Amino acid sequence: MKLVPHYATHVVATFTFIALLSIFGSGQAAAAPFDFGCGSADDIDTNPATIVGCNVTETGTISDLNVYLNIDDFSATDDPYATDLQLSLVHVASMTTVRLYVGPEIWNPRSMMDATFDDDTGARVPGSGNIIGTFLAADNLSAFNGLELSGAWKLHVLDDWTFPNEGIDLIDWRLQGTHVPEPGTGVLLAVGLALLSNRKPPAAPQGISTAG
Ligand SMILES: [Ca+2]
Ligand SMILES: [Ca+2]
Ligand SMILES: [Ca+2]
Repeated sequence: MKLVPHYATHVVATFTFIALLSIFGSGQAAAAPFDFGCGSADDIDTNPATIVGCNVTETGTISDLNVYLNIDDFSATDDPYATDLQLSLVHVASMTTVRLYVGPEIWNPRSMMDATFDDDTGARVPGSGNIIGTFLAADNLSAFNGLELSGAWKLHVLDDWTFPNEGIDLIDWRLQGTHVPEPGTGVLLAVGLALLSNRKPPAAPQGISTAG
């Protein structure tokens, strides 16, 4: 004769639950790279600003965001003075806004942009000429860390200098970096089962024991 408590399954379920929480609740799931294309837009050097939307369908929590921008001229008949521009990125759900580029607005040779903005570089944007390479944004892109990647984003493009409407085009723009993907349905099911089995069993009458 020995007591058969319900502790065994209770303890196992509790440890399973704590283990899952420690993995998925503390953000220790591995960060994965993403590279989401947002397309193109014509004639963006306007005042008031042109607002270009991007609906990101990849889900996860942002752990590092970089922004790629290619600004030139589709037709080669307009002169792309990218240094006229002021560019900002908006995460719509949180209204978090980061200035990517603030052009020097100087008389400048024809300038195009083929650039990645990234906190993880020491390089600052050149003061004139083409903007080609990887550079620091005007504000820290880390402002987006911890936000949900999926959903609406907006790129604001303003040319409030002497010559707006020269027909500069956004050839391509991309949101890149790393994110922590959502837990899969299998993990959610496991957490749910652990929670269910973690419920306390009905209290047994005092003094009753069962044969082992
Ligand atoms: Ca980065
Ligand atoms: Ca212009
Ligand atoms: Ca154009």
